[in-house]
Amino acid sequence: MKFVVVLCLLTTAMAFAAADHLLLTEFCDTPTAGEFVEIYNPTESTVSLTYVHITDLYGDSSCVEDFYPQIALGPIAYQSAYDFLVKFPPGDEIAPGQVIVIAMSGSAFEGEYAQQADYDIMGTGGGATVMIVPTNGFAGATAGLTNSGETLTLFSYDDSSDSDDLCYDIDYAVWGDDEGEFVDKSYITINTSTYLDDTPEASQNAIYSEGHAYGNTFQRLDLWEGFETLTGGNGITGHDETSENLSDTWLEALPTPGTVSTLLQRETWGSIKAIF
Ligand SMILES: [Ca+2]
Ligand SMILES: [Ca+2]
Ligand SMILES: [Ca+2]
Ligand SMILES: [Ca+2]
Repeated sequence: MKFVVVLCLLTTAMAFAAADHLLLTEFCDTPTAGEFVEIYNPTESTVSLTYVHITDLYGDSSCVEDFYPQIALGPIAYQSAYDFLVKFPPGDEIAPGQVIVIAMSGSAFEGEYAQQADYDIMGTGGGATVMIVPTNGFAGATAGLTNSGETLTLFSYDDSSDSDDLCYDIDYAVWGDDEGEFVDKSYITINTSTYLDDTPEASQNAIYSEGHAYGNTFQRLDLWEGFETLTGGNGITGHDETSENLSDTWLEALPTPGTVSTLLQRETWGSIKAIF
């Protein structure tokens, strides 16, 4: 009986400790037609998507002009046809508990999964809402997620602010074994604003050392972001998103775009993990 009470209290405590921001919860890197990114709102509030951007660009202080901190200064220098830096249409929002799917190609996604995506990066038809290309951003004609490894960053950037030129990470995922393709914004100064330390690329923990199997996806298992550092980082609520132990908090499974269908199991897993 005592154990049950303690378990309930701990479960409740863990529920309050769930991430206080939007999360990346699933993505597909192969097949190409099935590529998508899923985002979930684990909070109890509706969240505005007006300043929310998503990109697969990576880099560090040696190549600021090639990845997203550059958005405050000018066009991204290296605009690969395989990459993207886009944002949601102003005014869009995500309700508490809502899950949204961003397809690379809305029409290809429909062909692959027999369902419609919410958003589309390349503007290739289907009924999905096309993501906006912001000033200094871009959407490659063959935008996609590289099977061998790449990064995904969901971040907030307010292009109407003259005093704050920083991008604030919302969630970050990385897969593959090439540390040179991770994100490290440490010591980067943009006009009068300077980024705090990210986790060194060599210390970051990728979901897996390569892509998932053809037809599977990577899925978030832990809504608490594992042992992610919660203060002193470049995150929208102070987290260091580059510190998450992604190989523990994500797994590979059959696709479930649009549903965080095993949420209860994931919460239970998180609680059990915390207890033991
Ligand atoms: Ca791919
Ligand atoms: Ca790419
Ligand atoms: Ca995270
Ligand atoms: Ca976080």
